[in-house]
Amino acid sequence: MELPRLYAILDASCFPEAPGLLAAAEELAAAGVTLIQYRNKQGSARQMLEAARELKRLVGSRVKLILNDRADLTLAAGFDGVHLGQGDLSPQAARGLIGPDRLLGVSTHNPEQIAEACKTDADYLAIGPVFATDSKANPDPVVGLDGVRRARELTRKALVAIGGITRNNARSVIEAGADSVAVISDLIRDPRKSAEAFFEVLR
Ligand code: 3NM
Repeated sequence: MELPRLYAILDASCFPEAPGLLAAAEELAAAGVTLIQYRNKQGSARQMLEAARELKRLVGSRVKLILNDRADLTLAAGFDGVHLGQGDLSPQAARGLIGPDRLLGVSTHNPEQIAEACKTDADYLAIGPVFATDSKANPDPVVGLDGVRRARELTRKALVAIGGITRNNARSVIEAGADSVAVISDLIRDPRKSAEAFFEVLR
């Protein structure tokens, strides 16, 4: 399974108004971003589904859309995949819901979780936080570039690195073995120009 180098995450908490999030999605798509996750840790299922459907309408023909946490809403919104945290449905249960063709990603934060996730039919594993981040409540301990290297040695699945990744350190994360970098903060301000800056360093 091949992932694009840049995996953009649109976090609802970064956009007080829904139109701002949609405008950012449009800018990312215009820059050539092909993989976007919609993350909403605070909203209700109803709000999440509504925003997800709008994203699908707006950029769904150009961008693969992944929903954070919720396999049920992934189906309802017609998204292309779901990303699971350690406290969400098991990968097996989520796969049962979403079927064989949608993407399934799993967050991991240490070698034990990587080993466990390797045994599942997840399409990709995420490892993080690579660096310190303010975008996640109660983040796990930082794993650093060494954590990315270790993850690379432990899995042949596609590997996404996440947490504190910016245009200034993204190259080092790919060189440590990640296939893709997932980014929230460093894409918020001027999403189009920011995505282009990432593409420049990730070429
Ligand atoms: N998950 P930023 S770190 C959503 O370690 C998320 O699994 C993480 O945001 C993990 O690019 C993180 O602003 C936040 O650091 C990523």
